[in-house]
Amino acid sequence: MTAAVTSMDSTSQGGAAGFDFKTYLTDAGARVEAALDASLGPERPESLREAMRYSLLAGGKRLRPILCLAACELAGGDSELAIPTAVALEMIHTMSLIHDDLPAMDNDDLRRGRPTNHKVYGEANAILAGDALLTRAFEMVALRSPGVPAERLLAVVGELSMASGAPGLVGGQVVDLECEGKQVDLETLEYIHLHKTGALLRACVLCGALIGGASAELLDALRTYARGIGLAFQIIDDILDVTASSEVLGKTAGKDLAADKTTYPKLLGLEESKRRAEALVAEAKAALEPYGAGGKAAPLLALAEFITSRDR
Ligand code: GRG
Repeated sequence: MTAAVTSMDSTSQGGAAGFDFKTYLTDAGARVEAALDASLGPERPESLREAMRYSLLAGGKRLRPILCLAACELAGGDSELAIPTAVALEMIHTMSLIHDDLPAMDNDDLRRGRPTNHKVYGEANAILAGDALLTRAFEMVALRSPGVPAERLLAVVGELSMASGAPGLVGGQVVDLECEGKQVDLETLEYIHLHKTGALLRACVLCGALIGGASAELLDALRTYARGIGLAFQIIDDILDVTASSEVLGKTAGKDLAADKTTYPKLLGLEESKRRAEALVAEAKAALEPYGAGGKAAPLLALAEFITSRDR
């Protein structure tokens, strides 16, 4: 059983009648794990390859690549063609975790149930392993995506660039760091979440859909879906930081309080935060209902539900 499935198992649910979410996750998770394992071949020196593999193959829910494959299928595409992009998205995500854990950022020593990359390989190597994963992600799309029309790959590169840089991950992280120890309002908190976490989740569904040849209308619906799940995902992350243990999370619990960060539970309380996350997931699901709750949209609908029911 793959890491993706093991970590989603306890809370997985069916979503649409007749759709077996557990089986879907088992299959998609196994495809993603195999592709990730095969993705790092030619890297030299060996020490760099080892540091990249250490974090990339450390497990994790693999939510981002699975979202990418599911969106490609919803658009009517062959999700096999989206595998290199799914790998690229997990590489970018893993890079962001490595950098986020550095002493200059969140300064953490536990990630995915293991010592963080810099604890094992040193800070300089962790930075470089992250850099190599980020650049390798673009190589996966540009040079290792056979069978996908060049204009679709170009659109994917555009989405990945926007999600990773100042308009996405980096911008969100900068504002997050600037706000530590300060009073933050709901609008600023939403900005942080939508950029730091939401932007990459949005890229996952848009990139998958672009490879599948989605219409402009479907891309719009997916933008609404992605906004809902992106914000909901981070609200639940904030809640789990307070309610779950480090053992279950595989990362240090209680970090937000320790770093004096503003979070949804801090601003709204746990119950209201949970209600807000559920409302956002309902909005996300509503955007995809016209595309067939019992059919091709079923995996994305079930993945949206998983976001609020997860325990890690
Ligand atoms: C250099 C492009 C570039 C970016 C770095 C460090 C940074 C900028 C951004 C931080 C982004 C970050 C770590 C956001 C948190 C997102 C989040 C909630 C991660 C946890 O995701 P899960 O729960 O983790 O899906 P697993 O381990 O299951 O994959």
